[in-house]
Amino acid sequence: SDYSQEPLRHPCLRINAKEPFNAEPPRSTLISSYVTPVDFFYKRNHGPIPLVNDIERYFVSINGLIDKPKELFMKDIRMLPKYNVTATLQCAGNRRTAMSKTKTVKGVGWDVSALGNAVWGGAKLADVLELVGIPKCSYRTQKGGKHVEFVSIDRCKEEKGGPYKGSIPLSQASDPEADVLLAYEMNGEPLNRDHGYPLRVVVPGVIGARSVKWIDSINIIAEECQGFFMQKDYKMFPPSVNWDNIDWSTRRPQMDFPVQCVICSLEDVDHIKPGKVTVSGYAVSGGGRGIERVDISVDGGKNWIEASRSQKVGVPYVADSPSSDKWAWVFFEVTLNVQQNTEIVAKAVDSAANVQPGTVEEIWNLRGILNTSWHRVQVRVGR
Ligand code: MTE
Ligand code: MO
Repeated sequence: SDYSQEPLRHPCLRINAKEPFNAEPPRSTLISSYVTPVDFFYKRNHGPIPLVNDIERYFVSINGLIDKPKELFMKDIRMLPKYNVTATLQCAGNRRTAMSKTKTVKGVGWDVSALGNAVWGGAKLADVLELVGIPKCSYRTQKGGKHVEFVSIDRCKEEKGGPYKGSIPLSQASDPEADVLLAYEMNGEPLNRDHGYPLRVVVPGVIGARSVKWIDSINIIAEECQGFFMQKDYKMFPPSVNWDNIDWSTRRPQMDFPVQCVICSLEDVDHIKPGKVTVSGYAVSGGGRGIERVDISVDGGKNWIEASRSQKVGVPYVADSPSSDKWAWVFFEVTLNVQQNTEIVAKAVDSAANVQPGTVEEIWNLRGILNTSWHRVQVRVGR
């Protein structure tokens, strides 16, 4: 594989792997703005970044169990109504490093910043599918298509040199309310190469792995995609499963993200002066569920107080209300008085009353995905 044409990246990013390039911003940078600047948005790749030079000749082919296969050029996609959707993308491997401290897991290590919140601009996939004769809110095509597969133009070793792939159910892809996009913009600018130029899928509320970058083709298929990242990766196994007894076929590919919350104003072990401490960070759930509450403890989880929550300045945040960005993270903040060494803990509750698990042990899995355990930081108080 050829890494000689990689784009430039911001020097503040913490590099977790060089080839393929995987990097995340520092915690404080991550929460410095509600909409994450493109430079600071985590980059998660499985191969070299493709280079699309001739945008006039670039097209996406739509094939499979449909009546009218089609090739769509950028101008065809730009002709469809344009939507801006504010959505948080989070890698299933976020917080993997902390999980591997309990027991070793396989995969790129990530601190807490393998996520970002962007305004994605593009066409709704539901509108694109209409162009090939699939009505809105279909769950099956006449020819028996039930899943929509996205195939990239990149190349990765997991696919033995083939492209990165993934799929989502047709019912979600063709539902305009699900806000699945074929995005050509990120924060009002054309996508950059790292994030999928010229065109990527954005599947709000779902693990980042399904938001396929650098789209080459879209296939309407009967069963879910059989690619590596759907069938041999990104599945949540119980703690009892190890590399000797794993049977990949027993679990479904992970889709929705569970409720997550992280303190970003403090490091894992932080030295502070006695007195007021600001505890702030992000909380986000999957499936469009809002954040009902964020609880903070200054005594390792015995007593809790509620943090304030916000998205946009000047707009009170109310989970699942029309004024909230349903696919986006929520920032929380509380000021506490800390006089002695202690453990500060954060946990969120989503609008379906899902709560995060207390410990890593109970959700440990060999691939190290979905570490959504209560976020704990140690503070050492010095005078
Ligand atoms: N799409 C392609 N073509 N190749 C990839 O390696 N990585 C996936 C997804 N889409 C990937 C991809 C994963 S695991 C994640 S978490 C997100 O893209 C990361 O998107 P970002 O790099 O824009 O943050
Ligand atoms: Mo990911």
